[in-house]
Amino acid sequence: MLTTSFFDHTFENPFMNASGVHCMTHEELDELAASKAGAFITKSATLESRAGNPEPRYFDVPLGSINSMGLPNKGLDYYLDYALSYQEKQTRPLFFSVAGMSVEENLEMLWVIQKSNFNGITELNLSCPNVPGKPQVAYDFPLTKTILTEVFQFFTKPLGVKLPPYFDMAHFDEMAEILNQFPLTYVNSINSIGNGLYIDPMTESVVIKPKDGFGGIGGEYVKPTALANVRAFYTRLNPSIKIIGTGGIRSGQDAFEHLLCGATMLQVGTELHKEGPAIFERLTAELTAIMDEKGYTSIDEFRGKLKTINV
Ligand code: OXC
Repeated sequence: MLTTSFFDHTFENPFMNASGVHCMTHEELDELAASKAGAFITKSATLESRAGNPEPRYFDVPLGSINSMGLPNKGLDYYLDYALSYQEKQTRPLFFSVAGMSVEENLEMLWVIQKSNFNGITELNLSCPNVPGKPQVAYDFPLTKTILTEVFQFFTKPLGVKLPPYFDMAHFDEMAEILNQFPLTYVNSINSIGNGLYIDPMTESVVIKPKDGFGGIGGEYVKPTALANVRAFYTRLNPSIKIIGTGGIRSGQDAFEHLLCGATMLQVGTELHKEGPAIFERLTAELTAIMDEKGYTSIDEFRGKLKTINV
């Protein structure tokens, strides 16, 4: 009932982890592989391993989370080794995330992936808000266009981009116009809402150490922004560019809403961090129950069919 076609594969269900959550080590990736998730993705890699920002750097709060991890990861080779051995045993493709510190680093990593035997899907993260001194790339429209132009000179494997949230119709229009010029497999909206501040009134303090407490916000706080971004890109992008919906998915109902807006796959970050990989069983059961109640037998019957008010 939840089967989802994406790229050249059919997944049992649309749910995945959001890159960054439960995917830093081979052990965590194995747990995702063994879970009920339809697919999974690695932590965004840089060429060399990175320690990331000082701790505390991730904090769960009642309505979501705040993080400033700073892209801690074990380096490109660590994840590529995993992906290459995983694909020997499995038919379901793995998604592979990269987030270089510069244009050159992104191009170099994509070259390595292009030349390797990796046959899964690559995600280029253009939206990490947490590296001190490095603005989120996809808020710079000309730079985004330049990067994609250079990437598609040589990269022929399936590629998606992870975007930050946008908040203005003019920005949806402008970014969609750029993205439509490239043979992207997908767009993933949204990364965390960058540089929020969560404070504890008892201690009169911020709750994470990096950047004096400023960090990316996820969870319930961000769902309306995530839905808007999914909808805005679904209605603007070439139909060949699929949408992955990320942001505020805690229940089957949240998943249903993302699908109505037009998402094909769905990623879960904050709530996966809170509940662990068993969450995928709950989400698939809840989404199935909603579809049963509404009489839908497949996601394709309602994907993208959000109604507007026209009276
Ligand atoms: N988004 C990212 O792209 N990366 C991580 N956090 C986040 O919210 C990170 O590593 O900081």
